[in-house]
Amino acid sequence: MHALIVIDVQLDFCPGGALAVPGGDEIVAPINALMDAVDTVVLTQDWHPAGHSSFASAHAGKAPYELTEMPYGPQVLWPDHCVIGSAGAAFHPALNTDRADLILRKGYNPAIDSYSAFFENDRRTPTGLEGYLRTRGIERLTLVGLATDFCVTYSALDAAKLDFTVTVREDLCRAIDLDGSLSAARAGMQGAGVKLARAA
Ligand code: VGL
Ligand code: ZN
Repeated sequence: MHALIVIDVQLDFCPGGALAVPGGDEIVAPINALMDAVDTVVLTQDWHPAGHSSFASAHAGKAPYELTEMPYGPQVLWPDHCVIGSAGAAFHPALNTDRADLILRKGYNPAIDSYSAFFENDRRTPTGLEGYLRTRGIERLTLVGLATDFCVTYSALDAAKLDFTVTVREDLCRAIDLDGSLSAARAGMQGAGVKLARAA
């Protein structure tokens, strides 16, 4: 069984959004088309309470895109984004959400960010997605969405560690690319056995 995992295709990550990823909206139509080729579709949604600890605005003297130390390690601080129930937290309106068997929300714990669809950024607190996929007999995952070098990569690395067979369709992702984060992410995924693919 093969699942398509669509990471965070939300308005705040698209042009005009609070944490806009260049070209983020270009991937929506081809992601919809790929839904026909898989057994199941899972959508993830970044879903932060107001004042979330990953927001620079929650840290005196810090600006967006600076680093801070959290109890679980270094954390990039972001502009306020994907606040629970806000317009920016909604999926891109053209994304086919009807096809989703599961919509998984993450990042709702005020004290811990959650890039990965599998574990929060402490790398220990599970979201439940592993159990969902395993109990449904899903072994093969294709990952697409936003952003390549953060939530897509963290999800792909965790999935590979959990022994799923993982492909990232790079042409159906877009990156933030902070200080070389995209090349580091690609190297990390290749080293972990994640297949990086593009449409022919
Ligand atoms: C993401 C930064 C903060 C992502 C989410 O979806 O890649 N990036 N929250
Ligand atoms: Zn976030």
